[in-house]
Amino acid sequence: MQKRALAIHDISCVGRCSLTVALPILSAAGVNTSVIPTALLSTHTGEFTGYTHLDLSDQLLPIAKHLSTLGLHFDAFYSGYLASAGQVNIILEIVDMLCDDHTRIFVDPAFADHGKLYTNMDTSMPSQMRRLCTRAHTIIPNFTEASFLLGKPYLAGGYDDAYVQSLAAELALLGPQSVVITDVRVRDGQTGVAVYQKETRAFKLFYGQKFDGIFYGTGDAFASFLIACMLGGLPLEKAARTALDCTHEAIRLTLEGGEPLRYGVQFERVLPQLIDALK
Ligand code: PXL
Repeated sequence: MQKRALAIHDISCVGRCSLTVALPILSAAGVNTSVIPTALLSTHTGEFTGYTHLDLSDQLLPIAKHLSTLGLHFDAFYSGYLASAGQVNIILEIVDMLCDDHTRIFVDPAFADHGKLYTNMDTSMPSQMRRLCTRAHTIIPNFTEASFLLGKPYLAGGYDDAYVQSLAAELALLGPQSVVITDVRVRDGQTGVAVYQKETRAFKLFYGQKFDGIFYGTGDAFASFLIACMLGGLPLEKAARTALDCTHEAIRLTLEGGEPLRYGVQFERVLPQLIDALK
């Protein structure tokens, strides 16, 4: 049976991130994807100025209430960038309204990167997002978000596998069964993805080549590849490895093609690789 997902992120009209990344990736994997947009922006908030930002908070519950009358089962709930910290309460209500016992809840906290909150991000977002993480089965923070969710300082380097494992285990204590942390820097020249499963305490780090630069939307691409793979039946660790490979290939192709980095990465060119991995 075809899987159905509900993706709750902003729409940034230009600069691949959020829904313009999640929707095509999940669709390519054969997932029927419904959306609830949290905000409408002309571009994402990194490396652009003068962008528009419409907070869609007043639309979220009316949309969810209508959808709840349709009797749909969602196999996955997947939230990302929120317009404001106040939206967390609304998203929690939507979880109650639209998720059932068989909905797998994925939360990508999407509020910070490289040791800093995103531009114009509410400073109460880390503590509010932490509340949403308690409801998730799987959370997919980057290393900055993992640190901020726990009220810890961001370390740019000089930490080891054991430190990453302790962060993941502490995040799992908030509620989620599994924690996937991206942008982990424990090896020179490489970037890592940490996968922690609470039940077995299994912890694994996967590595890929580290590219220099800021790659907007790659957290969204990684989380979307991961969820696409899991809905396609891959176990968590295999899904994380595949998502890392697909994201890295998208970055490599973007650098090779010379497109300005603020427009995001060329994930479209990697969709055949994702489809192959799911065969
Ligand atoms: O990819 C994260 C993201 C999503 N949405 C918006 C953003 C960002 C990162 O900057 O600005 C609007």
